[in-house]
Amino acid sequence: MDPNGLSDPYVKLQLGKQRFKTKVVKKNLNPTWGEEFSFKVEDLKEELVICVLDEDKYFNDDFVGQLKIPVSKVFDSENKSLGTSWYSLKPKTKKPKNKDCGK
Ligand SMILES: [Ca+2]
Ligand SMILES: [Ca+2]
Repeated sequence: MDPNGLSDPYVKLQLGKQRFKTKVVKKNLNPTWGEEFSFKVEDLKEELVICVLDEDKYFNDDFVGQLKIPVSKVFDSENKSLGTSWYSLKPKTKKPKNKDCGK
């Protein structure tokens, strides 16, 4: 998402009104954050919105891709955990575009 072919990715997480943000991994297309966040769940109909952005110093940060995980999915799963797995990031628009947003 940057002219140098790299990105400075960070993740915004939101559940209801609770928001968290990871640190920025500079100039990296394969970032690992290794951070943990806790959310208080009040409604099983809520979704955790995971949004990946590229930090830019002089412009608005670029949107990279996002993912929504229904809280109910976690509660319905074994051991109440989704474990570790890869998820495809999706573009913000609902139009069917084959844009690769990473995983
Ligand atoms: Ca950028
Ligand atoms: Ca950047």
